[in-house]
This record gives sequence, structure tokens and C-alpha cells, in this order.
Amino acid sequence: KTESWDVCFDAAVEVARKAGEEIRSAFSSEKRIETKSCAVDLVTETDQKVEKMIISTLREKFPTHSFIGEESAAAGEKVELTDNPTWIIDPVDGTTNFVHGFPFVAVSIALSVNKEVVVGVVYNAILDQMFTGQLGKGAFMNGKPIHVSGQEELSQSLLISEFGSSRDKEKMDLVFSNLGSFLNENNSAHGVRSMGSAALNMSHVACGGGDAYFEFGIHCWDVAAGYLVVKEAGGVTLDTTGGPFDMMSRRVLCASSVKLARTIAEGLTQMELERD
Ligand code: LIP
Repeated sequence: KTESWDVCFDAAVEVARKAGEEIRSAFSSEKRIETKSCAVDLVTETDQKVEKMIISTLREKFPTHSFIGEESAAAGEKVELTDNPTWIIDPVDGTTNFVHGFPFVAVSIALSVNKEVVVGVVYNAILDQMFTGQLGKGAFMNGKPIHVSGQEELSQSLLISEFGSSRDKEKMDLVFSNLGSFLNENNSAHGVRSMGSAALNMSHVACGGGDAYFEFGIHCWDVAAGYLVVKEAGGVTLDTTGGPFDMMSRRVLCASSVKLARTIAEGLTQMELERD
């Protein structure tokens, strides 16, 4: 059995590289931009083209597997996570960055088996950084082992969070008040960063650059691969409440230690979102 996930891992890395080539060649060209749920939720023809290429390549190799993809979902396909081996794909995580030429654009590919992620690949196509994780086999960046920082104290942490792709008043009020609770005169983090890609935010927690990341409103394709990279790098991913992580709940909190994750969970005002 383990053997067969090795084959899947190699296929994921190979197709991520191929997707990366397409993304790189489109990165500096003019793009045709469309919007999805609202005026700041962007999509380009590259997102759609790359997702089709990834799915058809993997489907040819693994015809019995299931697929969940960001752009397939946007086109109306049902998002259903079953026990069947399921590939969870975000062809371009950081579409806004891609549109603007900000070099944090990733291909995110995960394989879930019995609802457990066994393969996770996050490839920053512009900076050529390949983050990988395989269940029980560690996490790597360009083939070198990576580890979380192990930081436990909020007051010593660099946090990562995002403004998201909704401008709903209630959601924005929550985003700002949550950031405010970690940037204040008393128990403050060292700073907060936004890379514009959930998958890359998680990968940077995995390699110790950031100490924790949280966001409300993400989807399973944004976090599935990053989840395994963080786990294999020694980190923890929880629900924003501090409870167990639920990939379909649209909420994520990952950190370099359980203690830091719990401190952040306690400081967050929660939000319920429509599930994937
Ligand atoms: C993006 C996420 C990011 C979030 C954005 C968006 P996309 O994914 O990774 O964390 O803040 O709203 O959802 O749409 O670029 O694949």
C-alpha cells in the first residue's frame, strides 16, 4: 500500500512542476481576468487551463481516483470528500498575486485516502520552491528537510494571516478585530504577514519562517497539501476554535506548537462559514 502512495507522490511532484512551467510563462504576460463570488475574487484562464491539465494527467495515471479542484467547483462540480483516494487541487493558489505579478503563486496538490492526507505538494512556481510532505516520511523544501520553529510564546512570534477574498462587512470587521487582538500594547506578536496564498503561508510555518497562520474563509483545496507539510515538519493544524482540524469547515489555524495554537485560538473571535 505505502508503495502506491510513493507512486502518487512522484506523480504529484511531476505534474506540479509541469503546472509551474505554465504559470511561469504566463506570469509576466497580459492576463484575461474574471471575477467569481465578488469583485476581489479573481480567476484567470491560467487557473482553468492548469487545473484541467493537472486533473487529466493524474486521471490518466489513476483512473479510479476522485478529484476536487477549485475551478471545477467554481464551474458547478460537486465537492465531495469520500474515503476513495481523492486528489484535492488548487492550480493557482494566490491568484491575486499572479494577476499583479507578486511572486507568491503556488500549485497545491494533495491526495487524501480514507479522509487522511497522505501526499502534499506546494510549489511556488515563481521562486522555484517545492514544499513536499508524505505521511510519516517528513517534510522537505527542494529536497532538504524542514521543521517548524517550535515557538510557544505569542510575544515572540511572527504570525501570518490574510484579508481573504470577501468584502462582506461582518467578515471584514472580524478580520480586523482578530488582527487587533494580536497587535496591541500588552501581549503582542512581533508582527503579522500576508503572503496571499494559504498553501504558501502553511509551507512557511512548516519551514519556521512564520510561527503560526490562521484564516477564516479558506477552502479545502487551499489547505489540504499545506496541512500535511506542516504536520510532517512537526507542526500542528487545528480548527480556529482549538478543536480538531476539519478540512471542509473553511477555517484553519496552524502553528509551530500546540501551546501557541491554543493561545491564538483563545484570542480569536470565531466565524461560522458555509462548509465546502
Ligand atoms: C486564496 C487563498 C488565500 C485567501 C484568498 C484566496 P486562491 O486562494 O489561498 O489564503 O486569503 O482569499 O482564497 O483563490 O488564490 O486560490
